[in-house]
Amino acid sequence: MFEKLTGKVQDALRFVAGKSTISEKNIEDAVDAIKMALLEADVNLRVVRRFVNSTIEEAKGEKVLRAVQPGQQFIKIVHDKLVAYLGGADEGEMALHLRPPDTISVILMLGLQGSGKTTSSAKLALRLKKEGRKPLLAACDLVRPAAVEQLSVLGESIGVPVYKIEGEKNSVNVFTGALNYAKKNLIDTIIVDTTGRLQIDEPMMAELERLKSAAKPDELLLVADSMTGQSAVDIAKTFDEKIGLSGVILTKFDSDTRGGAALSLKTVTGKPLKFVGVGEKPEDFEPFHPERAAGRILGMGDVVSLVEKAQEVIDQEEALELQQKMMKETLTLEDWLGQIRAVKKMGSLQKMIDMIPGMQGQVSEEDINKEDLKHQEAILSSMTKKERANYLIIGPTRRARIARGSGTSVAEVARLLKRFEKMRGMMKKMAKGAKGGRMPAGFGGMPGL
Ligand SMILES: Nc1nc2c(ncn2[C@@H]2O[C@H](COP(=O)(O)OP(=O)(O)OP(=O)(O)O)[C@@H](O)[C@H]2O)c(=O)[nH]1
Ligand SMILES: [Mg+2]
Repeated sequence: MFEKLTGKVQDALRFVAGKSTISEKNIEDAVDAIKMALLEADVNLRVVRRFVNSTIEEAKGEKVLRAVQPGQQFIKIVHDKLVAYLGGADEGEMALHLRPPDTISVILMLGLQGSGKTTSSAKLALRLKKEGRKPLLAACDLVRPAAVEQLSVLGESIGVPVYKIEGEKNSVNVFTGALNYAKKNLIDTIIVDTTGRLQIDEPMMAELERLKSAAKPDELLLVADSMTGQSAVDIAKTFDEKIGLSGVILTKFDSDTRGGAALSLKTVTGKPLKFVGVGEKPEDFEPFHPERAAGRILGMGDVVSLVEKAQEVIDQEEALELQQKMMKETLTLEDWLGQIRAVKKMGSLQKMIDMIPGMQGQVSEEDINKEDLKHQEAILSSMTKKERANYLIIGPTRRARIARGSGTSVAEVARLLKRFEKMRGMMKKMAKGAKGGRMPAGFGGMPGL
């Protein structure tokens, strides 16, 4: 898995890794080498371009952290980019979205001939069985001779029932039969193996359309051969446009040394890579983890976690600084804007809040209105530096200008200023009262609250 890419990417980064200073030229050279590695790995050209541009932009724009070397920080940027392109850190999207086991879920498996549909159907069934579900395999590939037999043998080997109708020509009838069987036998998940063809053609799409309308699947999974690189991604795109997919399974990942399909899939199709097949046996099947895959490509886990820790220290220092400013009543609108941006950067206000001493667990993520946060940022960005440093100078004329500039209303600008004033008032009380004590609950001053 990724062997070829891994070697090349690591070579590209080895040069900058230990450097205490890096120049723009160093960054460009490293990114250039990564670009070549990605192209050789058969990553989609558009994806490579995006990767290159965004990495350079971010590397040059990043504030250098104390405690880590710039080279290490650069590696972290590349790491985060890889994670993003492999599907992001949101594992929720990659999970299967099935119904609770008291109703019947349907998973439709699609794909070209020989991509691994039948094998993956059995692998998925085994996995669901191990999770405590009761799966049924429906033999809806009625075209290839011996397809039904292949599924039956696999089903037997993993102890999962297979529904089939001898001599049946219509796959919808098989599905309907499977559904009735499922209802009678307390089955909670039907995995439907379908016919593959050498290429995407009308009869195939028409049959899948019919099956889809009959089965109303909860998951439509494309099974694609990762060894085919970009063409696996193109196939996913076409299937998604014609039938609609909920995710992708890349098979033969064990033999894919390049990883181009995995790296391009999410960006090109918008669909998550949910599972990978890593061998021929029913157990050789894994949920896909972008973080782990990126770690494997880079092989520099220690550097990544070092930079993460350094980042946390800096964030914590910033949070402390903010707290001190609050106590001293020197908090300005500039700080507020800084907070909103920090929250956006960290992706989670919760993390930020939890870093402020005394705030842990007092405010939950649900209390935060993200839309509101965006408005506030727009309003604050439309102010001049002078206005943010001293909110008292913002009279009616300035308010009107700020509202126009931010696409909001004068009333919204006024509301934000009022909130800010209220917060400062609260800070005053707090500073007078328990100095250094716990923050009061319902800390209404944090941005977005
Ligand atoms: N190494 C490896 N081989 C796999 C993997 N998945 C499937 N195969 C092999 O690929 C071949 C085709 O797999 P099938 O599951 O029959 O493919 P299919 O899509 O059902 O094929 P058709 O029904 O003919 O369209 C078989 O020899 C499998 O053992 C995998 O993840 N790794
Ligand atoms: Mg098959």
